[in-house]
Amino acid sequence: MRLYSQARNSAGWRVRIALHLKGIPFEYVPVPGLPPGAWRDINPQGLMPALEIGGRIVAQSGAILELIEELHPDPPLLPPDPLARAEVRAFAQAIAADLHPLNNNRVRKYLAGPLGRSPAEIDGWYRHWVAVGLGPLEETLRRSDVGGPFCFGARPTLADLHLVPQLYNCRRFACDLSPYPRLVAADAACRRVEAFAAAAPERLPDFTGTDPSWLAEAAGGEPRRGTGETG
Ligand SMILES: N[C@@H](CCC(=O)N[C@@H](CS)C(=O)NCC(=O)O)C(=O)O
Repeated sequence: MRLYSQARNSAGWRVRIALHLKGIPFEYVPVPGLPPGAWRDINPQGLMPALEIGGRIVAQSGAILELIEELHPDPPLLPPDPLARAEVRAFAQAIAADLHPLNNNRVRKYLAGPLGRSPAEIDGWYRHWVAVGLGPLEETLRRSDVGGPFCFGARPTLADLHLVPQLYNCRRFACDLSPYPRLVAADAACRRVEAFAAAAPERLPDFTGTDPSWLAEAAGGEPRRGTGETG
């Protein structure tokens, strides 16, 4: 397997966590290192990540995660009960389909460029949609009776794979996470799992940011906003 991604590519980070959790070896290819035009030739959708497998390209992190789960069911990324599986998927999709698309790099670039919005206005946009998105997810965990330490019980699920990159991005944009203690606690539990740590941006060869390391943050360091790159 070959994963085309970028260090801070949140959607690719979800896939990296899944591959590490399942112990699947893969080659990591940083998209910015490709020759001009090569990325669109590889992936017509043009967004990261894409997985090359069996000589074919699969785009979209959700499709890639489903494929990985079907090909390598152990350890599972979903609980056994169908209703519980639906709840985990609903949590993950709230991030992947509703929250992340409003705040990713190309949206912020369009706000800054064609729409001429200032950095302060764009930060306000980001934080607004984070609050709209994370509040209901915190409430979902508050109502859940499955316990922790992860979002939905004792094992990481697709929900955690989506939560960790999202909260990392929220910290980059100095969002106030204090209203979301359950989300923050699940994120902290994930940080203690080696597969999550191995998938973190700082572990990748193309990481060039100025953020403190993911692990240093976990140890209590102050998050700072990094430069450039995707969200
Ligand atoms: N729905 C897609 C989203 C992919 C996506 O938005 N990727 C972002 C980075 S996280 C990207 O490639 N951005 C490039 C850009 O905005 O220029 C997925 O889940 O794979």
